[in-house]
Amino acid sequence: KVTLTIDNIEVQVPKNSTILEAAKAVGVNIPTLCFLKDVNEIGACRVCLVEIEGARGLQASCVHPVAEGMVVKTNTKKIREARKSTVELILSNHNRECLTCSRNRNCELQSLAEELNISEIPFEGEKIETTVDAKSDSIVRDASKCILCGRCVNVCKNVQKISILDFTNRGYHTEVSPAFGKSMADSPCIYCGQCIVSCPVAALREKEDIERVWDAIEDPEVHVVVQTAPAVRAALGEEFGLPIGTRVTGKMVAALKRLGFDRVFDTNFAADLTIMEEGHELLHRIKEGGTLPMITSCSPGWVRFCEFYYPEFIPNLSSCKSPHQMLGAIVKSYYAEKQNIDPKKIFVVSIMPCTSKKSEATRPELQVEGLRDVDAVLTTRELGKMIKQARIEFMKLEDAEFDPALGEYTGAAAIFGATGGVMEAALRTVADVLEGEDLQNIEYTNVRGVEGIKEAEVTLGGNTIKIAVVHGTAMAAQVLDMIKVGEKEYHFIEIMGCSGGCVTGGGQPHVSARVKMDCDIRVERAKALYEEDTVREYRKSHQNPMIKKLYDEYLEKPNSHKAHKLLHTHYRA
Ligand code: HC0
Ligand code: SF4
Repeated sequence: KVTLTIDNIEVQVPKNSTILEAAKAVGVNIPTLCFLKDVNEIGACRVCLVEIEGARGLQASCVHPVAEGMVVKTNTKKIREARKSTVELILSNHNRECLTCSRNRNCELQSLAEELNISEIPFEGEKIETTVDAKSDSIVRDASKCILCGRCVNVCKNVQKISILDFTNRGYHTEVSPAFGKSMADSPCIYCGQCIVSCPVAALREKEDIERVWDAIEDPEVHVVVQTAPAVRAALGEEFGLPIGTRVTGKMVAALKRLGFDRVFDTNFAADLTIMEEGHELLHRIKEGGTLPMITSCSPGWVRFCEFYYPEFIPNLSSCKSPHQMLGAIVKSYYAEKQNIDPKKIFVVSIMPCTSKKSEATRPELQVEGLRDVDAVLTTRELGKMIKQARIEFMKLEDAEFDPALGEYTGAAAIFGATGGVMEAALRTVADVLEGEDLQNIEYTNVRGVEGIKEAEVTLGGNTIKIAVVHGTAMAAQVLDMIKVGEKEYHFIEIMGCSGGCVTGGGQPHVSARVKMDCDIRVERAKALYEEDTVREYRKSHQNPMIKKLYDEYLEKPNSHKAHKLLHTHYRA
């Protein structure tokens, strides 16, 4: 421990703390801009300056380590002026169309300008020409909003280990973009959107699709079905000021009904369906000597990563479509037949915590008889915007239930949105099938939590199955490399493209760097899902009565010919 003084308050902190952290411990929030815990700790923007007695000049507190007896001041005239002129300089060449900006009132630069009491910008700097790259289906990059903080560059480079974005050009013309100024769409970007949720401003954002959804809702000829991913309910409340980790399932459903969707179904139903298909695929591969390890294929960011960077593992990917695509396919076949609706008149909207799902939904491989499974994908943030546009008072909504049939789900499906959830759900079903009984011990806690790589051995039906759970593409690369050289061997691996799984997907509500300093949002949001698991009547996918009915009435059995046609896919080498 080290003792130092911050603004005349004595504080003891661990030896390797920074001044920024020590200040937090005494309740002083030093302003920051480029700083993002564990992602970007480079002291570049010089907003977090402090004075250290005996040191020359002001120091960047986010990188400066504490020392015994140090005397620090965080709020002097000199500091206030330095911070102010730094931010004024950034603002002078920033595109300041705040009122019409997608991050209005949710922008870290805007908050900082307010906190530093900046009331005018004394000079106009040279502005980067507005170059908007909106070519991809998932992500929009707008250089005129970029403040060159480097947060996106480093999340892509160090957390995802992909390195799509970097500083290009020099001086005034410095820009953050893919190499050679290419479009994101023409680079091997996996659309995970981790750069978006790291961006303090609106330089990176999702490709919005809200208007197309409103048009479908308003068209009396179109039957609009909406579905919600497991992780959305764990975070949507944040858009309305609720604490991180508040489960808002009932209010979310009520809001969707108010927005005018004809049916509100749940991706969770299809998560149960995925377990049936994927679980049986695994059993088949193990019995018949198919390609192992089998790797989950529900995270489209991970699937793109595999296709671009590890194509030799394509045969390992489960042939199952991701749950929301499965649900779309079932809506446009089974449900359409039952309701006697022309599938061409059905418009399926998926609300997802993910930006990569937007591009996934356009993949031609996923079409069935020329029809897309899913017609539009909106992020959790976009759903928040629609609810606000419709002037619905979210907090006053009474909880509502999903529509019957394709809205029914088990606790196994609920946990899909957290890393380890798909694995745990699969084990609950596979174990019952192999043991031939309704096992009571169903909480596989060793696959839960935020450790980068989780491994376990489970004995099922007398055989030992080796499994791994991996999240974030950097970790995925590490595991795949070990498998390649024969250092590791598994039967089944769950891989999610984002660290933490879907709960921290690129489409989830923005959380400021300041809040991320204090709490691990992966853990908080996951808690909401594990809570949902425990309150469900059924907690194993194969016990979902509606899943049983779907197989009895329509699909026959898992991996049947019909199931293959609707629910399985292939990948691009
Ligand atoms: Fe996920 Fe999914 S769990 S990928 O993380 O498998 O996005 O939440 O919707 O489709 O169900 C995301 C979350 C989903 C799908 C499901 C899977
Ligand atoms: Fe990198 Fe993911 Fe952003 Fe693409 S979407 S630039 S892969 S962080």
